[in-house]
Amino acid sequence: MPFQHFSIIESTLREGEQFSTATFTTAQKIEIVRLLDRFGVEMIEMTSPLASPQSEADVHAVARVVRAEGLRVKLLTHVRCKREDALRALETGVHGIDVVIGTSPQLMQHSHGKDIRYIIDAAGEVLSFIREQAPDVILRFSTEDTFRSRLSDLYRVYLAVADLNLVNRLGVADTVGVALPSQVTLLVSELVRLTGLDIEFHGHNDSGCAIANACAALEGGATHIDTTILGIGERNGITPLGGLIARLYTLNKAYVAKYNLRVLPELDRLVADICGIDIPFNNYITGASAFIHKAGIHAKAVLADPETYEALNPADFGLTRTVPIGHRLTGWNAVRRRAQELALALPDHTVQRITQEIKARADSTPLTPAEVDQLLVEASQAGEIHT
Ligand code: HCA
Ligand code: CU
Repeated sequence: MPFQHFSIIESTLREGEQFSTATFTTAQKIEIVRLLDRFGVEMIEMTSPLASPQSEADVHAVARVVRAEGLRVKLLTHVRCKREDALRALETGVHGIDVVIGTSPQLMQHSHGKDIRYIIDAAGEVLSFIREQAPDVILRFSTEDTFRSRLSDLYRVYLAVADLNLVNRLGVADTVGVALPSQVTLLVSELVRLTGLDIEFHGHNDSGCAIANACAALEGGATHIDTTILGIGERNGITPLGGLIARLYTLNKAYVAKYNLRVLPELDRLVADICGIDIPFNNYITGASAFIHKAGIHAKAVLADPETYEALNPADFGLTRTVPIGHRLTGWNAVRRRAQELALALPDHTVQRITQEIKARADSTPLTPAEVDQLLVEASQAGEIHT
């Protein structure tokens, strides 16, 4: 089964740093790495040491922490397909190096200005150099803008790289977020069939398919999925960690049982705070409204059995559901539940009368929970229990 054997490559400290408001300090990077390790992601990718002096120092610093604290996570860094980049990456002491080069007509023209022949030669040279220097390093080769590249170009490059027998993994990247799930499944399954290598998928979210495409990659036999916390990254980012977890959990909880799911809210909160943003209200699992059941019919069913309207159990993530009752869509079953929580033994007709009052008042302004409680307590004190 494709979903049972996959690893997460968590790229908050690489792709995520490319998000408009993200600039992580060394201490913040270390905090994120420790928390991601506690969550259980298999790999963490960090910004290239060539990006800036601090970026280089931080890869060294995090590599030291990973070693000193015996963290399970494997540390990767991300470099262009150049010998000098590879050398600097090797010097950081990371477990793995992710090499990338653009193959779409757009990137070949405007990014590096080279053709496919050059790309194949450069990949051969750089990958051989890395392998000579570090026989045990985890080595990945990826094309950038894979899904706008010509298929014939892609196959030439991937097959040439696979033939070298140097890399552990091939990557495909939906760099501008345009791939369809069916395209992703097809390309990934072809690469698995042709090369037998592990395949990584990296997908941007420009057209809202980043999670669906990650799932489609797994369906095609991908072994590694790139994520970032909250999905941060260039423009509107990539597959969010929590979104991928929600996608897989709702297929089968067992697929994500290897992760410590209760750490997810802490991760989302930490990165939102560092970036100075809110967790979006509709975020997967940790959005403010993710476990709020409002309409009377929903509330009644959820109070009887949460699974009626919940595909994800909030308790698995250390969260709780909320059933607000101070609004005009409220139902008397939910109001009765609140009376029971307050240990008020109100008869049904009283609860129904209060429910009608809530609806009428909430037509202009919803009541706060305290205002609803007050109505219930007052009814109880008025002795309505006997009427
Ligand atoms: C980049 C582009 C990249 C690379 C992905 C990868 C993309 O910012 O370098 O190396 O897996 O989206 O193509 O993030
Ligand atoms: Cu990217």
